[in-house]
Amino acid sequence: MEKLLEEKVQSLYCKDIDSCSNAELYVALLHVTKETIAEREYNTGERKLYYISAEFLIGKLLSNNLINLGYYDEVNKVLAKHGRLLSDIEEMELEPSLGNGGLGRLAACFLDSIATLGLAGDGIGLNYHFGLFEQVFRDNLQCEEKNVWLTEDSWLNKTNVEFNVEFGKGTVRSKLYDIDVTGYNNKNNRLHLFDIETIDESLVHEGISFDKNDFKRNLTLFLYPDDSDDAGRLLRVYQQYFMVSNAAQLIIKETKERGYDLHDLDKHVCVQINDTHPSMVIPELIRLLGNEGIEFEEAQAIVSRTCAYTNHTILAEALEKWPLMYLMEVCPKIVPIIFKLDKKIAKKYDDEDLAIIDKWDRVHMAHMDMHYGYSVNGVASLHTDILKKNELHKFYEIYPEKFNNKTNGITFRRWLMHANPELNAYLASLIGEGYKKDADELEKLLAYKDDKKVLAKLEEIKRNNKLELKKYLKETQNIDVNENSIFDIQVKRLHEYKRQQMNALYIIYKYLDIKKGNKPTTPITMIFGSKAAPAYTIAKDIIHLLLCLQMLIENDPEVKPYLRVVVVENYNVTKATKLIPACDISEQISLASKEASGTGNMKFMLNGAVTIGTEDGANVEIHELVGEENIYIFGEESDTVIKHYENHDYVSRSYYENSEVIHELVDFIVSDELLAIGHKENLERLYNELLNKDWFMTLLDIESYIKCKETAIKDYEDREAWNKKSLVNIAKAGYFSSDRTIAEYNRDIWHLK
Ligand code: 26Q
Repeated sequence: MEKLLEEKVQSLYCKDIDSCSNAELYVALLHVTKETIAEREYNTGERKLYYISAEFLIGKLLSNNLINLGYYDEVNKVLAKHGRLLSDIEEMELEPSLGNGGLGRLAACFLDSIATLGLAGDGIGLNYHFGLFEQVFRDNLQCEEKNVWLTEDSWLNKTNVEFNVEFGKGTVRSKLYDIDVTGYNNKNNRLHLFDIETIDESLVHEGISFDKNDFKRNLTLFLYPDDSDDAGRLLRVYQQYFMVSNAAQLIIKETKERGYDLHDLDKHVCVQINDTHPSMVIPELIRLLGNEGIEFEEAQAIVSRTCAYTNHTILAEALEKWPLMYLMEVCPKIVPIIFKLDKKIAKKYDDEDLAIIDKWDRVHMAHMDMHYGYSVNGVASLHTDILKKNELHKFYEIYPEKFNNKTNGITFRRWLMHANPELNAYLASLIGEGYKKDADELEKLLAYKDDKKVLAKLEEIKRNNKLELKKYLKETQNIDVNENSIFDIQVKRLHEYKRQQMNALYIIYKYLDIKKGNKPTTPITMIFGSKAAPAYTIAKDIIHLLLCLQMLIENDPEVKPYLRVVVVENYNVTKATKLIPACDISEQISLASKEASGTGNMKFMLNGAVTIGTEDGANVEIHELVGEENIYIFGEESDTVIKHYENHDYVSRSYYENSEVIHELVDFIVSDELLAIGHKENLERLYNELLNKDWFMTLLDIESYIKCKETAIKDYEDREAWNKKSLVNIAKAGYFSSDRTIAEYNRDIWHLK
């Protein structure tokens, strides 16, 4: 590697390594790494998977690729010889934020595991010119800026592949770019990202606003920043059809090139539809097979044996239903096919709830997937159960054999080996390297559960990671945190169901308690990181409240030594890798039944944090794995919550009126102290929302949450006992390796080899 790097900097800059800037070294390393990747083979097989997703939140790739190629340690050493750090050089890489959150990051972890398991499987998505917006705080409010990631030298490889995509209002020519996906000690796959040449970046005005009307110039300009709301819907449909039409054309082209008959498409191809965003691939594939001379009934049957669907959410507003009018404008060629698909169902089942096109002429994407795909999966055990029992119950009744669960996972290459090198090295020294390929081997750590030396070492590693984070927060946000405090972290997209507002109420509780003279033995640092969808008003108000609380406490010398609030700006994959290894308490406090799985919860566990959480998503499985004494569970369970919704009997105001504690906490949102710092409009809106609506039942669980968290904080005082909990969490995290998840997808759905 040293020689390659030396030669590269010579040829690029006519310099030696020592005289290069970090930016130059980054570019040189990028080239060397790409050349090394190009020497490896691609996975092939009789049957090939296409994982279609509107989002791939891949994050920075340099370290990840070096780890997977087996050059990470060597490059670190070479750089160290020249007095340089890979982490500094990595700072030069721009993060491709081509996803919103969980779903996009999951797709990225899956690509890593698919390649690592040696399976032939490529991703297909869009080459957004601007990733998820960059979050900037001004005046304690979230502002959005465009997020540039494309540079002259990047991981993208231009290909010769181009297709025509016919929209109602004209045809565009697509262009394909590929990013190589490296398997850990294995061959490569590809991430295919489609774009158009006619994109016009000058359409972007201030921040992230842009002219939404000219699809030929704006199609791939932006990743949709909305986690669940309505703005700019038509453009979203343009993006989706563009993505799936290219995907379908690529699939057919490659299948022919591999020498297979399209009548046998399902024997050689499977398509995983990542949520409903790519669902139109079903009618589009049927249409294209029609063009190849296969009549409708047969084409439909082939496609139905090819496509499988994953559901990632049970929030009704995120289940896509597109007005037929939109589809007529965007993709008129598949409308007759959707009509035919709908008619077949209407003939068979006289039930509006099962229809693809409803009586308001809206197309239900998930319904199309369930009728015309061969597999439907949820992403955690509880989530799949709720789909079967409630949300998708009628579909489960007619297609029980299609339903299956695939509990999410995370790639250990990024979330342990890269994010936490010290813990990784220590684990390897204790239990050998085997866990890197077989994550279940982490359980070997349990043998050291009562080993004081091991427990002390884990504590030391955690402290070092806290010191690293302290340094980073000082450099990036000029905030000084106390490394001897408890690091309590909630990082995830801002959504009411995730209940950052409940955590804010806890801060108020603690603040007032300290004011009353009850000082915690160990200080607490509450760390947040989250982006709110730009049009999601209440979510932005919650960020405002957190920033106001941060300011209030910063300026209060009485409270500051005991309680701090840090809201990390622009939370993204890069920041996640710095925050997660430093965490003591992992906040997973969604309203039970609402978080399909969560994957942050798994990352924290793997890095030795102890979870405080509700019985929701994969928390339920974490709870089962680590046992009662190694997790803090509180709050109402999903059955109770679902009943409240069914009976419409949750009234937040009655909780407020019946509890003095709740009364005091909620009132504080509009107290003189906070109004002196923040904006009346935002704080009052949030106050009223909690009092009069509180759709995600914050006040239902707040008291049991406070009680539970106080117990956790008290338990932390017995450091050895705490370290033991931490050890058990690490040891049991093997189940959440995405290698396990992908092996299950392959065993039950894809059957690749
Ligand atoms: C829909 C219509 C219009 C515009 C945008 C959208 C949209 C965009 C993104 C709808 C949903 C999403 C993202 C959903 C998501 O990230 N879900 C998360 O998926 C994770 C991986 O399975 C789970 O762990 C999380 O629990 C789930 O919230």
